[in-house]
Amino acid sequence: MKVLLIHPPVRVDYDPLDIPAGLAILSSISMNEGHQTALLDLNIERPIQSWNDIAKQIAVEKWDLIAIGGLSSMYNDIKKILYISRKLNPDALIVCGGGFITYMPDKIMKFNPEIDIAAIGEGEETFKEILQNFDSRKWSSVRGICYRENNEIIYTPPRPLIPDLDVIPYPAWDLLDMDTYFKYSGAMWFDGAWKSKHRVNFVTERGCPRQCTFCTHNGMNRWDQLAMLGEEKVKLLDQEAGFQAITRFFSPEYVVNHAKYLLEKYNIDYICLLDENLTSSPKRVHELCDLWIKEGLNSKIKLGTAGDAPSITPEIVKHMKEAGFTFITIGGESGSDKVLLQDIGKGVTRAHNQKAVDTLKAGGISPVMTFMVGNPNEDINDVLETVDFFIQNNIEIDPFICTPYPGTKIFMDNQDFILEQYDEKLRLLSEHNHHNISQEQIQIWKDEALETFLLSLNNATDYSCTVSKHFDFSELISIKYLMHTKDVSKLLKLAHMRKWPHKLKWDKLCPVCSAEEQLSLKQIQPL
Ligand code: B12
Ligand code: SF4
Repeated sequence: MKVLLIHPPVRVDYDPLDIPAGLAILSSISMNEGHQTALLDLNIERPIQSWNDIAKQIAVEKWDLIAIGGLSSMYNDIKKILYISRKLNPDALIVCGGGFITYMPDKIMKFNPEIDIAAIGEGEETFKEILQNFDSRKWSSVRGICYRENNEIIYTPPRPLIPDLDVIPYPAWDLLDMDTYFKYSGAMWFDGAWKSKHRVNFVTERGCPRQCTFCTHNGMNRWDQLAMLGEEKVKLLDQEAGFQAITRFFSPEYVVNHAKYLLEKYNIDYICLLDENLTSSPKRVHELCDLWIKEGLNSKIKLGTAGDAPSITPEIVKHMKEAGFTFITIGGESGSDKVLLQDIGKGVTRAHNQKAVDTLKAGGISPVMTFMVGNPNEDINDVLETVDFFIQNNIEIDPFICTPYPGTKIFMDNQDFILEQYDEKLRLLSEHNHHNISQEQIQIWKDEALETFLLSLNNATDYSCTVSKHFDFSELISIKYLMHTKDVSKLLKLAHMRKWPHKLKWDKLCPVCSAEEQLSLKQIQPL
């Protein structure tokens, strides 16, 4: 049969840096099953093609099965792709998977009647079985999906995580336009990577041991399984297939063989290991580095990856440096211990972050840090602590605004608050008692607000909503800007304008306090 996989555009305000690894693996599976397979990568061009051109490309064949996957932030474009795909292929089976649908498959199917099947979480086994059951349409035997039957959306029993990742085929590299990706090799502006001519990115780990409240793992680790299914069901999966692991890794042998294959095929000079948290398992890092060096790859391919602060030790850094790592990204998130401990839930403190930066610098690997603003309990003093961290370390950072992506703890904990930001009626209803409005009507408004929220995630290039208890959305946008420019003075002025008390320790940097002092007008008692 004819199978088309479609990768939506992503982060369109920047060059395309990453191949669509998930869909490329599913393409390999489709080919291994003997199907004529095409992968339409809508992210490869800048600017993105017009919808007219995209429709023309989809129209080159009549497809039997169309598979679409992506992150929550791609929902806006996925909706358009679904519309075009269905118009052009009224009889095709349309299957969706990935982060955008994993955490609320029934709602997304309700919003998009074009979708026949939603695959929840890890896709390899599920997709293979969907292909195998295409003729019989016996969906009830395919675990880990939602499908339609008699106008109802049916959930099948959950699917255990794949215990041994080494059974997964390589992505279908031949279906990807690697020459175009290589043109953007140097567009990754991290130490070492920007010099590369033939960079590839791939993932050698699924899941992460930490439990940050703003993060999810596309349904692919124990924390996600627990949040989606509850403890009882996860225990049953454990009994059936072994412990549903928090983190799973491809073996060092698999990773090294994959790298050698790409070296031979494309003469690659850089690999960005897009693991969620590679350093969190020091034993595995040492094993990987040992084999990498033993096979002589350290002189041929440089590496970059992501890690977490507590696991950055001088020993790890030394070994990673020897293996050829040039940068490690670390989610610093905040300079305030209050936010790190109360809101983020990573189990990391400012001291951990500082030690990691110092250790990486001393060991000759470049630290790349990301930060956020707008966590629920973060106030202006916490914001100032983060800017202080930027200043102390002389780093340039444009913080992300904390966004409650579906599936995350901050999304679950703040659902009503999020929806109220998209429908004033819901906000007013939360403040007043309106007994004359039915629960059914409220549910309709909530569903509409949910979809508006999903659409507003708009490629993560637009700002959407907030979970902050202290700042409204427009305030957060100015705070983000002032953090980026490290403008402590304007942040403190804003604090006075908004009557946000700031701590005594910032007085000497505060233009308002200083003026009040000079004019003997100081009234507000500092915290
Ligand atoms: C590379 C990457 C990116 C790339 C783009 C990826 C791409 N081309 O699609 C870039 C750098 C642009 C990016 C940006 C962001 N990302 Co990102 N990214 C990743 C990363 C590191 C690797 C993705 C990957 O290749 N995974 C490996 C493949 C095998 O997994 P997969 O894609 O999930 O596919 C599997 C399943 O999901 C499923 N599946 C997927 N599609 C389909 C389709 C069908 C039909 C089926 C059946 C199954 C299926 O089967 C696949 C195989 O098991 C992951 C973390 C990670 N290590 O996974 C985060 C991750 C996906 N990103 C995430 C986030 C939050 C973001 C940002 C929103 C961050 C931000 N605040 O800006 C932005 C959004 C960008 C935007 N503008 O929309 C989250 C997920 C969010 C979500 N639930 O959607 C992740 C999990 C990181 C995290 N731990 O929080 N990201
Ligand atoms: S350390 Fe990174 S990947 Fe792990 S849970 Fe936190 S944000 Fe997610």
